[in-house]
Amino acid sequence: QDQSTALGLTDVIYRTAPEEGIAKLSINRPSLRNAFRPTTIRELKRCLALAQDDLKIGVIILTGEGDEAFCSGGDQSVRGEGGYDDGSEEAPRLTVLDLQVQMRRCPKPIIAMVAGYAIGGGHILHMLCDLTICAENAVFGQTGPRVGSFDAGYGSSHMARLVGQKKAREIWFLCRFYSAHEAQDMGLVNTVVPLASLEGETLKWCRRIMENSPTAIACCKAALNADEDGAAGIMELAGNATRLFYLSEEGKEGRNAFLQKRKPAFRALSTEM
Ligand code: 1HA
Repeated sequence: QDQSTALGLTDVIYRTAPEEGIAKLSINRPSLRNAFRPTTIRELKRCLALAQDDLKIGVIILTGEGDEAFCSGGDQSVRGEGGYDDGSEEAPRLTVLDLQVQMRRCPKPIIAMVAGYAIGGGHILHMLCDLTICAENAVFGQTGPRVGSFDAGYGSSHMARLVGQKKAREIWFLCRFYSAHEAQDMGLVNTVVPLASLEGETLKWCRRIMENSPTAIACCKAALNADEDGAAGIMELAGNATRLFYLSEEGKEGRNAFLQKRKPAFRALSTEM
């Protein structure tokens, strides 16, 4: 179901298949190779929040409309002084960084479905997806040092974790582009498929994920993020532990005792620890 019109979206298409548990966010600026402007980022953040909060959704696809690009990064035509500015925000900012954090925090797997170019800030978005499935025509690379930009956050640290320090320095210092198979060889993507099979293969991966335990998957994602994300990463993992504790008899006893104005009887309950 396409919900873009109901949501008043201009730069993003938001589709859901609740019966399958899948949401798809697609950047809809194909004539600009799906470059993002502040409006695009705002809409992506909104749709990601909708997908995250939707109990029927278990897996999220991030992609770009058309076969030519996943995303070519920040729209250079609205790059103003000190950030991107399409007149829709109070001041020029780098709002894609907020989206990056939101993607890391999202407990549901996000899959990048990449056809064509994933470049600059668009390349970083695919790297921050939990999985990347790409077509044979996919092209990956950073252009920052060529166009006067760089991402010294996840765009550097997470890249180095994916491809290693030497390769990450090569990608940033030389600004070369890499083919789908080169990307697969360096661990940037999970699989490469013919363009015609891209959507079908991505759906297969989604359906496979949907067969597995959402709680286990959320905890695995938090665990895999934890060391790189420092205290915020541990918080995510710890928050899952607290939620699971709330479901336990011992956790509920604390709340019940408070509400009933009595002393809690934790020790009367069997406890595993
Ligand atoms: O580094 C950051 C950040 C760092 C920290 C915090 C926040 C950040 C946020 C963003 C970014 C960045 O993303 S910096 C990197 C920005 N992106 C680029 O430098 C890529 C620019 N595009 C290209 O190199 C090429 O267009 C391409 C390799 C993706 C595709 O080439 P192709 O197939 O030859 O198409 P091309 O003719 O170049 O593009 C088609 C149309 O799309 C052109 O417009 P037209 O001449 O038809 O009017 C082109 O200008 C436009 N276009 C493509 N990419 C962008 C773009 N327009 C604006 N911004 C773009 N990124």
